[in-house]
Amino acid sequence: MKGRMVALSIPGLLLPGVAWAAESGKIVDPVESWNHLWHEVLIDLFIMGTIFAALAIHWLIKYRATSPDQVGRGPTLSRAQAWSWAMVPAFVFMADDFFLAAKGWTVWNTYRKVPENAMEVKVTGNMWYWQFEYPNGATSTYAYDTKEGDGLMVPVGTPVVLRMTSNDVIHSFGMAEYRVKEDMMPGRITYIWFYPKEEKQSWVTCVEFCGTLHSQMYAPVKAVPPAQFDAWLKQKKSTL
Ligand SMILES: [Cu+2]
Repeated sequence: MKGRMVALSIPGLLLPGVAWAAESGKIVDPVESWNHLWHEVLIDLFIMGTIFAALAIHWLIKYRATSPDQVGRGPTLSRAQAWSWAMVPAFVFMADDFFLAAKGWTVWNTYRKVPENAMEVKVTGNMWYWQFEYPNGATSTYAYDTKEGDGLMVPVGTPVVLRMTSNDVIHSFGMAEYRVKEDMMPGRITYIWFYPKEEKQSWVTCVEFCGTLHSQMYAPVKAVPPAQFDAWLKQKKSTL
């Protein structure tokens, strides 16, 4: 029983839920692993920052000059003590860095591993709009000048993988809501995937400076109920 508790608590220390969900075939949402990691980084920075600020203040007070003509003393540490002061904090920091780096690696794996049932949408970047192509050949876009068009439509409850390229310069597809961002380059295909879990409209913005109207290169991302999505897709297809 005790051994089992230890075995259970080790992955629990890493990313709770993430490792288990991956094994059970459930969809691992990168949004959750991303948020979890950054939450930990913030806590980590807060603890480290507090310890060092407290030590600095303590030593500033303890070793302050008490009179203008006070002469300082040389170090009184032995060689072993001096080495310890240098090496112990260095190892503590490095252990912390490696710990967070390993977690980051785990998060990255969730970003690269596309769920098997993901719907594929082809995305082509142009100055200054995106063209989205769905599995049935239907397309959608959002005009940077007239602000008309559906943008990216996705059904709630299905992971979506975007296969992306560019017709002209380098753009970058950034969806803050889904914590994903990836460059789109002429002659190359890159990908990202995300998991729209609830009905919601968010935005995609271009996050790589791509010319005069870069700031106008954005589009709505609409996660709609599956029935609504299917109807929309059919209607788009019929107007091809
Ligand atoms: Cu762009």
